[in-house]
Amino acid sequence: MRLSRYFLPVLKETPSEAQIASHRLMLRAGMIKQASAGIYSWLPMGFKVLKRIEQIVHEEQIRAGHIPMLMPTLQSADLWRESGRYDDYGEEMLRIKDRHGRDMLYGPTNEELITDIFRAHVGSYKDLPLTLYHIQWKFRDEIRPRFGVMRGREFYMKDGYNFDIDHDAAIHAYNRHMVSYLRTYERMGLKAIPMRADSGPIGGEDTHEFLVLADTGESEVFYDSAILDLTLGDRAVNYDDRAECAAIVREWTTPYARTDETHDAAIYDQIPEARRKSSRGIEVGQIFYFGTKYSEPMGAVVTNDKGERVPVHMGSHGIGVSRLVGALIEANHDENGIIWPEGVTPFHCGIVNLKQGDAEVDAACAGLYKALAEKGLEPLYDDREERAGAKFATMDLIGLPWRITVGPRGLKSGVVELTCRRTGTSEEMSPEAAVARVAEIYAPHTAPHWEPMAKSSFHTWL
Ligand code: 5CA
Repeated sequence: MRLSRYFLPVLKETPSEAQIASHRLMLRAGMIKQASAGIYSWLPMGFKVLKRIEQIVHEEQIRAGHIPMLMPTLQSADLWRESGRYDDYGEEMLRIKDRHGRDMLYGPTNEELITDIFRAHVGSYKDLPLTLYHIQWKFRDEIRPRFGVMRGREFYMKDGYNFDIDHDAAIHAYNRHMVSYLRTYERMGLKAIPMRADSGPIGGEDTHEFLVLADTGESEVFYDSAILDLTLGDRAVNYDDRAECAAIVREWTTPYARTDETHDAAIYDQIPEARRKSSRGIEVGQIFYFGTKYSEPMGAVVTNDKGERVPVHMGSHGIGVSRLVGALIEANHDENGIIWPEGVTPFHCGIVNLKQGDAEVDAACAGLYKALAEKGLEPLYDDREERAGAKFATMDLIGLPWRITVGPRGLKSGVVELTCRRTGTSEEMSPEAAVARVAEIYAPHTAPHWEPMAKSSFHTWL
């Protein structure tokens, strides 16, 4: 993309309504514009990051054997009356009447709708296990929407629902989700810690929240710092193997990690003092096992292998896709702007032309652009008639991890400058070497993460 043809409405002034870095930077970098309280338009660069995150979520869900679909945003109140949640959900639910006077609502979550789909089509244990998910806009009329996309009223969420024949099979689904979530966040360059939590209006006993540590987080958390050393890395996980998934879950749930809702000071005090930590955290996901809470009242039953009719065991699992954009920025920024991790950056590499209109420099930039694109990378070429300082400030603000700077002086000796946004270090090298280096850095991120996915339409979204 050439910056002169893109739509990147960066702001010079720091918007006064933004209290935290991610909100400030998303507004300044032209990623979002508030439409009304807690509701945002996603401008092109914000939309690109949102889609990158969504892509990783899809790939990891499909890898774990979960099936994508799409349910509507508007739901009938009748289904929620069946589960008993229509009244329970309270003021957070946006209730609407259609022209016939029927009660509708903008879905804050989808347990009822998915259970209705299940009971209409599935009747036998032979069709289980089944996990369906979608990524769709939700609405919760939060009393205090704040921090930009972090606590919105309209927000984008991945929500998945498992249907299993009994408790043990459903616990395997729970474990599979925990492992796939760990991998999802790792690919985004985020450390998200699973913590024992409270289930709130979703219900159930077993639930973990995934928290990114950040001073601006809304939750208070307590943990053993040993949990920070755990990584999945490139472990090949067999998601059908119950013992293997359970072992990974044990590894992550053995060190103490809880939100304030479930915090137990007596257990916490037994952690060696140097490893005892408390801080703030941003909740970027939550998984639940709630057994037959919805299947019983709504009649989602199947015939088991003894011919008996039994309600299915269910759980639900959510990732805050739009909140993740904010959480990623909270975890990755400095005083000059955003610093995107390679896995989610909107463009892979910036190209800065220091002398627009100089035939040699223009040609070198065009050559770099073509060479990067041929490697499957998306550059953002700042080809505007602007001072070098302004171009650098924009690049720093929007946070592309790598930048290649091209000027007449360097070109005389055959070099361009490759700069790392995170460390600020620069190195001179030939244009070919710069392209090769950037391609090598991105190799783990651009390789297809799940073979059939590479051929699917998801890759053509952007
Ligand atoms: N049905 C379950 C699992 S699918 C559910 O709704 N879970 S949840 O309430 O925990 O939401 C899932 C994730 O959505 C949260 O972990 C959080 O990251 C995100 N989320 C929740 N409320 C908001 C909000 N107001 N703004 C932005 N993201 C939110």
